[in-house]
Amino acid sequence: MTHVAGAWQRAALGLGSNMGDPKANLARAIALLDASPGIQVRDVSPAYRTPPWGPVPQDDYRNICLVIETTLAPVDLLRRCLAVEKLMGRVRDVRWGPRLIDIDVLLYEDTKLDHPELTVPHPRMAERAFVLVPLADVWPDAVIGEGLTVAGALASCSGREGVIRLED
Ligand code: PH2
Ligand code: MG
Ligand code: MG
Repeated sequence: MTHVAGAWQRAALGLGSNMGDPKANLARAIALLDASPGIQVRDVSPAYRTPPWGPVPQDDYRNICLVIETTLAPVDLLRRCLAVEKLMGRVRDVRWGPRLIDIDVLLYEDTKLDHPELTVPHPRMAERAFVLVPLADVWPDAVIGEGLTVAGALASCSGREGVIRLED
């Protein structure tokens, strides 16, 4: 479905942190998102310790996924997520480098969007266990590609064993 002005739409966000106090950073990001006009946090996945993905050597991440409902259009939702990152003090330097907080828009209903600022579904989510494992806890039947659900992508995703559920 495409965006309907003012209607509540379901979306999924992926959050990660590997600087400072990742648990506190994720909690603050959830609170700031939930306090944003037009965003209500509906479900929070368990947290996972995940090995850093990508070319930059860095500490393990703490990753979670959220299901939210929002009246914001996809690009406005992204801008709000970036504003929360900035408010929390994120400095953008190294691509794929360590970060205090990262908030990515993964899914927006079953919308496919190719906008200069935002592509949904998130173009790299199907290969990333640190996204699929927590997302499968909160929205397993979400469609992320032609005939491909979150749970289906997870079944054939490498690196699942490195993603460790945290009890705290
Ligand atoms: N985010 C990145 C780069 N690498 N690795 C893990 N494990 N978790 C992340 O959230 C992550 C990453 C860029 O957004
Ligand atoms: Mg990211
Ligand atoms: Mg990001």
